[in-house]
Amino acid sequence: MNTQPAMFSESDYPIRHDWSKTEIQALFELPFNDLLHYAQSVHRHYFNPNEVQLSTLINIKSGGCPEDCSYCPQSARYNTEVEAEALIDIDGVLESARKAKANGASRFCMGAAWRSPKEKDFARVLQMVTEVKGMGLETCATLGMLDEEQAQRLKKSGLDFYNHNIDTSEEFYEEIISTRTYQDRLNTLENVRKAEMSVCCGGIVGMGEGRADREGLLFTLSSMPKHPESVPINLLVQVEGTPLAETAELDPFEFVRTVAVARILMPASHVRLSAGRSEMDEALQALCFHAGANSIFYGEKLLTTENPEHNEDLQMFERLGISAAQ
Ligand code: SAM
Ligand code: DTB
Ligand code: SF4
Repeated sequence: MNTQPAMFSESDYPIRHDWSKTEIQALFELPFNDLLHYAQSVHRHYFNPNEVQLSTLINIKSGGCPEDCSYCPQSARYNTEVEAEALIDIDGVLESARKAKANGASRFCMGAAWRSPKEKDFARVLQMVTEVKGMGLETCATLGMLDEEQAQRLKKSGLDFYNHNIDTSEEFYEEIISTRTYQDRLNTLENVRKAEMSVCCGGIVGMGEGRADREGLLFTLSSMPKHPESVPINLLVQVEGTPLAETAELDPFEFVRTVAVARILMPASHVRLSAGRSEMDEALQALCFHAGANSIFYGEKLLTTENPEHNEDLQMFERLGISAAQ
C-alpha cells in the first residue's frame, strides 16, 4: 500500500467511505513514525494543526440509567458512587454554559443518563438547547436513543450536534452491552442525519477489546455515507463498581495509533481526544494532537468523572503553541 507519498496534492487525501478492513489493518501495522507522519500530513491538509476545538460537558441527568453498558458508572445495575438524580433545572445549565463560554469553549454538550428521552422531560431539554444556543455557543446533546420525531424537535430547538457512540466493533459490542443493539444505535444516528443535525459518534478503547475491534470500530465509522463531523475517541475510565473496573490497561501507543488511523480514515472530521485525559500525561496528549486529534472535552468534569482543570489545559496549549478553535 502506498501509505505516504513524498509530495502530495489535493487529490492525495480524498474523503473515502470505502476503506477496507485490510487497509485499516495495514494502517495499524505501520511503523509508529510512518503512521504518525501520514496522519499529520493528512491533518494539516484539512486543518490548521495548531488549533483544537473545545467542548464542555454537563450532566443534566445523573445516574439511575436502566441500560447495562459495562463501562458506565451511571447504570443503575452497578454499585458505584453515582446517585440517581432527576433532570436538573435550566438555571444550573445556563450558569455552566456561561462559565464554559467565558473559559473559551465553543460547544456545550448536555448529557443525560437515559435509554431515551421521555416526553415529560423533553420540553425542558428543548428549552435548554434553545437558551444555550441563544448564548452564542454551539449546542450538542447526548440523551440516548432518539426516534425521528424527537430528532426533528431537537433540530428545531437549535441543536447543532447529537452525540451517540457506537462504542466498539460490531463483533465486540455484545460483550459490553446487552440492553440495546448495534443496529439500535445506527438507527438513532440515521434519525439524527435525517433531521440534518451534525453527528458526533465514536467509541471507547481499553475495554479489553483486541486490535481487530479497534479496526472494526473505525471501519464502521468510516463506512458511514457521511462521516461523523466529530469522532470522540474515549479511553475507558475505569470506575469502581462497573464490570470493566479491573480491565488490563491499553498500551498508550496503541491509543495514539487509534487516533492516527481515525484521522487518516476521516480526514475532514474533528477527532476528539475524549475521556481518559486525566489518566494521561501531557506528553501522551501531545502525541495524540500530533496524530491528528483536534478537539477535547474541556472543563474539570466529564459527566461523573474527573477531567483536567481548564487552566491546566490552557497551560499545556501554551507550551505546545496550540490555540482554541473558534
Ligand atoms: N445515556 C446516553 C447514551 O449512552 O447514549 C448518553 C450518555 S453516555 C454516558 C455517553 C457516552 O459516554 C457513552 O456512549 C460512552 O461512549 C461514554 N462513556 C461512558 N462511560 C464511560 C467511561 N467510563 N469511560 C469512557 N467513556 C465512557
Ligand atoms: C463521549 O464520547 N464521551 C463523553 C461524551 N461523549 C458524552 C462522556 C465520557 C464519560 C466518561 C465517564 C463519566 O464521566 O461518567
Ligand atoms: Fe446509560 Fe448511557 Fe451509561 Fe449506557 S452509557 S448506562 S445508556 S448513561
